[in-house]
Amino acid sequence: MVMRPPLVNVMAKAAEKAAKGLVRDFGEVEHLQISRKGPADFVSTADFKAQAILREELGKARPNFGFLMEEDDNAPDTSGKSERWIVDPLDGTTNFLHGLPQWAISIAAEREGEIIAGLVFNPISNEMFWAEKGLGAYSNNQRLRVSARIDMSECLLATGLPFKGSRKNPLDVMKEVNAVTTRVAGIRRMGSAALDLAFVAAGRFDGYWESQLGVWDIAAGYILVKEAGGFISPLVAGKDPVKDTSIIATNAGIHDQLVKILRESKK
Ligand code: LIP
Repeated sequence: MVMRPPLVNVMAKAAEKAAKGLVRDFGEVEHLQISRKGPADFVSTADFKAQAILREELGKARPNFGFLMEEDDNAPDTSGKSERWIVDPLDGTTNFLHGLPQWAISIAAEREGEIIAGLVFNPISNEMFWAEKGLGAYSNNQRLRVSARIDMSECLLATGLPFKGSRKNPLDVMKEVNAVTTRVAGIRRMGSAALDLAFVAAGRFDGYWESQLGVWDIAAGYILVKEAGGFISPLVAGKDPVKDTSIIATNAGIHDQLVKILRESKK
């Protein structure tokens, strides 16, 4: 039995409490697909309810932490505190809305601008991915290591694609996909950046890249990949992969190749 560090326990307890309502609401969503209006408002309510629970539980446990949370209307964290929680109460919203069980609660702890711990919880698969700086990455009690593949043609990658209302530039993304797709075994678009990064840490994906995200989508997954022995670079040279949400995350073997291919696709 792996002993989780105190900060991870705080995140785990808050995520488990928020997950109860999300799992119940997810069960309802499947029955709402038939309504013409669809479950968009219902899911938005579920998202906000989960965020309220997370804010309460994390705030009680660490009252001196600030917050950066997705559903705060993108309000920047103005607490000026040296430590803060970075939270996406429901990453993979569109999957949730369509009854696809690929969504997660994502919580990261940041200290002086550095991500020091993270947790990504998919309550449907009961997979709690967690990591703390210097202590490794885990899925429940299982230690995580990135894959060992070095031949790009054997690699399975993930990314995010533009959609109606997306901030992504379709031409840029299609250039990236076009540059990569014939060099690898496959590309998946799973719809949750947090779980995509967790899957890189678990060795299920050999790499993932995406840009124009929210910091809350990737902050926790960032440390999962780092603590599982993975490598992370910005999609655009000179940017910060987390703060500028422009991220390439891979195992050790293909990092330089994928960075080169993706950056050259933009020229
Ligand atoms: C989603 C990300 C996904 C991205 C979607 C969306 P949300 O986050 O996890 O990787 O492609 O556009 O941003 O909105 O479900 O929290």
